[in-house]
Amino acid sequence: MINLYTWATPNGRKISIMLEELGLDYAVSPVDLGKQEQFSAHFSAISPNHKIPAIVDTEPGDSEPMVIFESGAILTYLAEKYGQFLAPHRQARYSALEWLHWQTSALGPMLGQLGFFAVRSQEKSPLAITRFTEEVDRLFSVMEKQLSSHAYLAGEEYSIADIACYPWVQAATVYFKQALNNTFNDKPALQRWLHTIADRPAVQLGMAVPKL
Ligand SMILES: N[C@@H](CCC(=O)N[C@@H](CS)C(=O)NCC(=O)O)C(=O)O
Repeated sequence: MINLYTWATPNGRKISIMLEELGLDYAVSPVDLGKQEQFSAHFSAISPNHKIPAIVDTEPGDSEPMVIFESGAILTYLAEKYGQFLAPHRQARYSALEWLHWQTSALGPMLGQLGFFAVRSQEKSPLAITRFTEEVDRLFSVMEKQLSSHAYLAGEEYSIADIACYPWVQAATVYFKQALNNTFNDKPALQRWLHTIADRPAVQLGMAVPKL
């Protein structure tokens, strides 16, 4: 059984989407970030960076229970364990890993900073807002270019790269619409991709985790 430690955020939902796509029976342990549960002794032993998501797989098959934090590592582990959503070798595999790492190192952190400076912070810093708005807009343009000539981020197959990016882009269309000055309007390929992923039943189920 896989136990998913998560909360109602884009990083957590990447993993619930993946588990739903795999059709697995899994347990959910909500980690209430508002109550600072990410700093509890129990969760700190699982995720030393005090961030969700994390998983504990009590039946990895060939070893002791697996304990994994960082969404990119979890997605790669699940894809390899179940042989889905990540090509086994060559260009298709590394294209998916490229976009997965791009999400965790660029898209996620930049959207996170934009969310802090443009939405959550009481004090508004024009320089920081401009800096992160421009960078997020640039990253969405990179996606738009890729999706203009490919069905999915890593090519013609749906992969863990799409699963990693979708909850963040979806959240941006809702929460940062104003801050991003309707940047989505002139990105038809990105919109097409968003609708295609949103239509997947597993994505709809995964986006509703955790049930609060
Ligand atoms: N690079 C990490 C980022 C994880 C992350 O930022 N998680 C956020 C929720 S989306 C969190 O747990 N925040 C709690 C905190 O910052 O105290 C990953 O991809 O798993």
